[in-house]
Order: sequence, then structure tokens, then C-alpha cells
Amino acid sequence: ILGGTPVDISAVPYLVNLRIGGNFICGGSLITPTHVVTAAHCVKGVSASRLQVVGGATRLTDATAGVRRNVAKVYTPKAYNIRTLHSDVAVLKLQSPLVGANIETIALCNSSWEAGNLIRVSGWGKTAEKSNRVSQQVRSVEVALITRKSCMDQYKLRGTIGTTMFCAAGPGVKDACEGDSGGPAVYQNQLCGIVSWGLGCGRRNYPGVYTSVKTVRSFIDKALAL
Ligand code: 4AZ
Repeated sequence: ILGGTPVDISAVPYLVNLRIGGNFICGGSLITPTHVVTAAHCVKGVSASRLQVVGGATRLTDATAGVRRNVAKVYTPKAYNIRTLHSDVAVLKLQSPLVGANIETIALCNSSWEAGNLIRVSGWGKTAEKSNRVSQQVRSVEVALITRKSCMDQYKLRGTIGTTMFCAAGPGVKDACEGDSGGPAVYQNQLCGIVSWGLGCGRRNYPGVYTSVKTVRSFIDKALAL
């Protein structure tokens, strides 16, 4: 997270961190006591048995912090495209309910928005593009939603802003970064976006790109029913 502030996990109790073999890889959001939404690019091809989810932890270190759960199943949509990051969403089914202090579920998106509305993004990602490490403490920032047209114009030949994506950035140097992927973008107390990609972090003319939860809602609902 660039341009944000450190927060306690109690301010973002739906935010979980994802680990492979104990190592932090991505953020995620708890949508039922046994389901986490994250980005497909975080978990595609990873065996569920290697994945763990930690809730209720403000800091990444400190092995005793938070509540840890193993993952039983990883679901990604057929439409996910590893090159374009179309449909960059995954649902993780946990082996047992993730409950405890400062752990809460978040509702899926029902809201509509317009350019300029602010959406809250949180995670343990890098605090500068050129940094070589993630943040130990969770951080949070509000970024402004950008029209599809202006995002497409800004990315031009540097990427495709597909129908499952939306863009947000600034004002000023405010953005998600590496390590924030899979984490929540929250509007009106609803999970409306998933951190997906961007060219660098906090660069002028290259907004953060998010998976639009509304556009992948049918996949999420199907995964919850499995
Ligand atoms: C990443 O590499 C990443 N500035 C996530 C978000 C953004 C850029 C990169 C958005 O996971």
C-alpha cells in the first residue's frame, strides 16, 4: 500500500493473509466463516494442501498472532486468463471456520459507483515500488475510482482493461502494490474489488487495476455452493 496509513486489523477484520508453506504471498477477504476471496493469480496451480489463511493478525511476523486455517479447496473460474488477468478471482474453502477476535466476514458488492468515489484498499504489500520487502503491519488507503475509458486510454498498449476490471488511484501517490494482490477494495462496507495488477505502483497515468466483484459474482456464488 502506497500513501496509506498503518492500521490495526480490528479496522479491517475481513482482511486475511495468505501463505504458501508458511510464507506470506497475498491478501484475501473472508466472505463466509469458511470462504476467502482472493486473486486467481495468487493461487492458480497451487495445491490446497500448501495454502494457509491467517485472520485477526495486524502484523505478519509473530507466529502467535491471529488464527490460522488450512485450505481444503481452491476454486478459480474457467474464464481466468493468466496473461490478461481477465476474471482474476479465486475462492478458497477453509478446512474449518475462521473465527476469533478481530475476524469478521464482509458482504459482497451490491453498490454502484461513479468516477471519483473513494474505495478503501488494505494489505501488507510494499509501501514503495522500488522496495524489496512487504510491510510488516497492515496498511490501508482510499483511492479514487476512474472511468473505464480514461483507464483504457492511460494503459493503451501496456495492458487490456477487460470487462471484469476497474481502475482506481490517487489523488496523489496512493495505490496498491506487490503483496497487496488478492486483497480487498471496499466501498460502502462491501467487497467491491480485488487487488489484481498495475504497471508498477503509484505511477502517474498507471492506476491500480482491480477485479470487479460484481462482474465475477456468479462464479463466486457457484463456488460457495460447492
Ligand atoms: C502486484 O504485483 C501488483 N499498483 C499489485 C497491484 C499493483 C501493482 C502490482 C497496482 O501484485
